[in-house]
Amino acid sequence: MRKLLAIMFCVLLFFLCACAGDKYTVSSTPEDNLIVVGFSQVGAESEWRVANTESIKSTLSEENGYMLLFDDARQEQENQIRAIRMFIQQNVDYIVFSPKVETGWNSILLEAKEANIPVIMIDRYIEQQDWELFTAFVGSDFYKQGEIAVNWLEDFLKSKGREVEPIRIVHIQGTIGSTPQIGRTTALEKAVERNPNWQIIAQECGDFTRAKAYEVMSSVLKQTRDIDVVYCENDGEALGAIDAMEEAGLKCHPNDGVIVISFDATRLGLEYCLQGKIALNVECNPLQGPYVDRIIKKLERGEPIDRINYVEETYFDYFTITRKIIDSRAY
Ligand code: GYE
Repeated sequence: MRKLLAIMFCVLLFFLCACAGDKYTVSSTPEDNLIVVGFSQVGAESEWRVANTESIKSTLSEENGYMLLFDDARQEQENQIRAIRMFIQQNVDYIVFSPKVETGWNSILLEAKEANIPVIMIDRYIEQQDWELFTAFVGSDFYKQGEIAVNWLEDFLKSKGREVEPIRIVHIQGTIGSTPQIGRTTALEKAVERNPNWQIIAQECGDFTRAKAYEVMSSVLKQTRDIDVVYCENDGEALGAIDAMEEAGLKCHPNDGVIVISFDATRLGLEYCLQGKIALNVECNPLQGPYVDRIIKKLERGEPIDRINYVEETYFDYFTITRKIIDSRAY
């Protein structure tokens, strides 16, 4: 019955989409034996996000046994809530979503639970008190990523004999309240507490975009050019900050310039790493589709699943990155 309703809805939606643009994208023709999944994505703010969407879309394909209903929330939590409610009304088999921020999900997830629809959370998480409201999580350990970054910086500065000289850090944060922002920020702030010579001289939100980070960095540069490290919470922000610094005549390089730290390790981010413009790039793996597929297929067979699934990740720095590594990357 659930499937029938979803399929009827999809047919209707298909005609609506044809008339009214592409708000909901139905990526397959309805068939009764397909698993119907509603996927609410945060938006398309970064290369990482685009690769993440592509991974889900290409894995949850019709050939692989799925009918995917896709909604792009365009960075608005209300749009995500609306899409999830719509998926519940359609009686989809599974809901997959990437929560923009950690708070504000309690009532919509209760609605999904009451409707008996399993929710698979990807990429970011929701606040701990609501953790019984989802079936499984697939994504990153963002605090661990931040620790990789600050430990690398500590070791690097030590290797240069700079462990006591003042280290002035510009910190460009991701979307405030999102899990990657919270984890990556917390790791930096803790490292600043334990390194008395480190100082955050500016801390502002770049919203995970190149344009916003460029603005933020340009305004910081109006106040000071005495900067040792720029800690950006994703590649888009690093690229924007580097644009602003280069425009102002500053060099970005771990050997004789500003040390830029970034997260994601997208192809473009790694190109910057090869040139030394990004000194360290901590990987954040967006290829989460296969993990989601495995979880759903296990649930369909009634097999036990791991509830919390961290994706595999590593890091790259200027001293070890090679062209060969970049060319072998999938995103
Ligand atoms: O680092 C950033 C994106 O949630 C892991 O969001 C994701 C972050 C990623 O826009 O580029």
